[in-house]
Amino acid sequence: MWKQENNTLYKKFEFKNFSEAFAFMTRVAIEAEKVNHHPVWTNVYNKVEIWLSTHDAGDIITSKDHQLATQIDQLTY
Ligand code: H2B
Repeated sequence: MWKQENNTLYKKFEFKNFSEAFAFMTRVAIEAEKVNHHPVWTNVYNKVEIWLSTHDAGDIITSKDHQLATQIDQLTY
């Protein structure tokens, strides 16, 4: 589940290993570029944490963040 945290949508993803985590990040990066909406994220080995907010709107959550969150959830295969 995405949580609302400090004006961001936040979710932590866990994978089998680094390779799976980074492959997921690559898919997210391609989607982010496509919709011109980019995450703040961290990766440590098999974990990826993502915070979504809209910087152009003053760092608040907008429909773009909800849309990207839905897209990201579809990339966790
Ligand atoms: N990503 C996010 N998360 N929020 C934005 O407001 C945003 C972005 N704006 N990616 C885009 C790029 C904008 O800065 C460029 C100039 O289109």
